[in-house]
Amino acid sequence: MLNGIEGVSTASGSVNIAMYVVYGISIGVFSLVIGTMFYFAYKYSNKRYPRNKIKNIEHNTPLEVVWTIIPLILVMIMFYYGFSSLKALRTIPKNNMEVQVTGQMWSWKHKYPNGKITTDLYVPVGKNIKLDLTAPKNDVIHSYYIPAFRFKQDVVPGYTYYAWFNATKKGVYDIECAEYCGIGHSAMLAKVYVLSQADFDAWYNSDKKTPFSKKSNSKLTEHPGLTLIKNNGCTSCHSLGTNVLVGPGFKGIYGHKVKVKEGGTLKEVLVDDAYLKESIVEPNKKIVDGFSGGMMNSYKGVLSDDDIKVLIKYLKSL
Ligand SMILES: [Cu+2]
Repeated sequence: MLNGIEGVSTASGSVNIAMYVVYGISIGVFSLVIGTMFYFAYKYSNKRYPRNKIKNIEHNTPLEVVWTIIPLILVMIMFYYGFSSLKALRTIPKNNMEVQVTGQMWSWKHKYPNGKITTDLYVPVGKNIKLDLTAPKNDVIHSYYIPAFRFKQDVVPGYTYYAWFNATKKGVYDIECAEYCGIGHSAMLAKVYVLSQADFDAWYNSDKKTPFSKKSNSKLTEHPGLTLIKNNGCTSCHSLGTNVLVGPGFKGIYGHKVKVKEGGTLKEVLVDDAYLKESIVEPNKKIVDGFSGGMMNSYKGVLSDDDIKVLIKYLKSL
């Protein structure tokens, strides 16, 4: 969780400085105001300074000039550091790898120049990565936030935004959604894996979905279908039990008949391999009665046919 708290991108240094400058000035001003308040409360208490001694001071030009000039200088200092860190975040280096990011209720999708698609982000260390961020038009506002890289970018549906980073340290860092986007918001989490160039290339030029083979994964005892469900954010909307979240729960659905709406007509279908696959690839074709359509985006390309088979095998076991 606190991985990369020190800031592990080339731009994070200037953001840190801006934060410390603003923080330092705030502490200074706070101490001065509160300190003076206590001092005056003591000095001019009724006991030490009787009411008949109170004078009405109407004007003090030197004092007014001082309390205008000093705050102006402080604000300009904050502006300088704020602006230079903003510039570092907004000036995108020409030499970069471009990754398309889509934010949808409630997961992130990363598409690489060679067509690979992942839910977590995998990047080589020390390389400029440009992100083109968007959300589908029927979705809601999300905000792509990597605290360790000190940047955050709002994503309004239908528009494309950009951000960039150059990670300076190998490791695993959090990607969060920083815009309250509905019931699955708190589960809209992903990871960015900063790999060595060699590890990244080996994965990027292979046909593997992620750089980590199942064996090196510590979750050996976990059903691979469950791993897929967790890694693709399915549990944000579907419980593994019978609880209804945004969509139906997964438990016991396989082999049962369910009422669905297809193009406005209500019909009964059997939950089998073909129906489940269709629901993953074309989630809005048949909507289970009582639920609303347009809530789920297609996992076509995100999950391979083999992934879907494994996933369905797991659903059968529930
Ligand atoms: Cu979100």
